[in-house]
Amino acid sequence: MERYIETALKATKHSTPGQSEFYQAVKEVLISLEPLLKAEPKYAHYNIVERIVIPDRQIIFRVPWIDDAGKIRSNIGYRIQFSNSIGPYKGGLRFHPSVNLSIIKFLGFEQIFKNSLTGLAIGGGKGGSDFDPKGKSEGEIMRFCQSFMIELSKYIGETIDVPAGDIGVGGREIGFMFGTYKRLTNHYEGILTGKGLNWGGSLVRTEATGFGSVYFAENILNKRGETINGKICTVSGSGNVAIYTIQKLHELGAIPVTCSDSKGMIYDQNGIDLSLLKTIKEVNRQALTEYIKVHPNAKYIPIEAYPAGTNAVWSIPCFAAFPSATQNELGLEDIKILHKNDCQLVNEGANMPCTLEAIDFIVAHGIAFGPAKAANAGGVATSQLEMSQNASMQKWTFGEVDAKLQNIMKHIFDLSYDTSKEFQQEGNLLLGANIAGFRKVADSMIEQGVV
Ligand code: NDP
Ligand code: 2IT
Repeated sequence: MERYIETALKATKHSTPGQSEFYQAVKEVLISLEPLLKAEPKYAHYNIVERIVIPDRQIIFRVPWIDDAGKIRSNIGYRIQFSNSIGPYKGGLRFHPSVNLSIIKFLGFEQIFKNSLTGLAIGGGKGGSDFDPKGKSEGEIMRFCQSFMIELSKYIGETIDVPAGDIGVGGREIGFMFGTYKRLTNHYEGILTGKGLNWGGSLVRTEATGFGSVYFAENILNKRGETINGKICTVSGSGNVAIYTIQKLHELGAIPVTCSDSKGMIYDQNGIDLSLLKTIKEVNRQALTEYIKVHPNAKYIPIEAYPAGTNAVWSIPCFAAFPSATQNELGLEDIKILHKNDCQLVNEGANMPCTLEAIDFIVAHGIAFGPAKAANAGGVATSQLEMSQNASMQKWTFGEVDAKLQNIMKHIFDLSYDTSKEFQQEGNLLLGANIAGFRKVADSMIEQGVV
């Protein structure tokens, strides 16, 4: 069976040359499927692995827009509709200069299994653009979003494909895109999630990924007879996921001492000042250098000063690390330092933040691990709760949505844990999550025939 996986990986490498992030995501999943594929020959018989690594369709388009100087600019837009075996395509949109087909495909591939794990009826997709929102005026961002939606609107719908936010796409961008969709179609529909609370959004969606990540970590720790209360935690990033991870850590009595952005990191021994962080990032959209102007005793390390090949966030001793910025931000050298400093848990808030080498080290050294597909699924799960409220024309309270989110995170933990046990690797949540997420989608594909 190892040979079967090797063949599938070789085929992927051949058919998607140069797509290193996509290949990395596929490799991580396929390797952990080995015990399942051994136990259940039907998946090989029906060629599920070969089929599941090919998206249903890949939509790539030009996004022309006019900058403030009146010049026509253009970017590349993507929507990868990966799998709708268990529900309409669902997944975020990323606007970042690093975006390319490989990045969007890795995110779309992971989304299939993440969405499956939530227990909700949502398929996997992802989209975005290499547009860089940094340094752009609000007018430029609006015109870009309008142009992006003019093309995207042809392919989405509340029972077809429902995008949401990701890096560089938050409430403001979702608003501009929703407004454009409405003008184009005259339909008031839940075609996007992460909408504003006045026009169809759900309470808790803003907080959901960060809150969910900490709820997941609590499930891991509770199983080991521990809690996060009183523990020093490190967090990377200072965007949506990082901010609400830090908030929930504070609420549960932990001490989050770091955050970071693309220019550097903050280490504040007293615990990150959440309201200042929100003002800097959510209101003023500034760099983290602003933080030390208010808290001169905190330490700021610019990215140029990070030791080569490492992310300085992970040099700070902690009980638990929450990588919550971007892919491959925690490598082998970083995990060695974390381990040396007696870190007990790595919980992935971002998508694929740990390299394959770092994950191998984590598993080999028995460090507790919350894999991204499970740990950060609270965001998309709450997106589905938004879709449910839109479809039934209901509005749930903050407490109701938060309680549902907590139940979903517990369900994902239990399912991943029980599945790891079923395959004699009790506590290996990466294996458990990948197998459980895959199995539901694969069985659906078999039941649906030649799809
Ligand atoms: P945001 O755009 O809100 O924040 C991203 C943060 O990461 C910013 O602090 C940004 O710094 C930093 N960052 C981004 N790219 C890089 C990079 N190449 N190098 C260093 N720092 C970087 O995005 P989110 O918080 O929404 O997303 C963070 C991660 O969580 C991503 O991996 C995303 O896919 C994942 N995720 C998001 C969900 C959501 O609901 N939003 C759900 C599940 C996962 P700067 O401000 O300087 O750009
Ligand atoms: O990676 C993710 O799960 C997200 N960016 C959220 C997707 C969603 O549809 O809410």
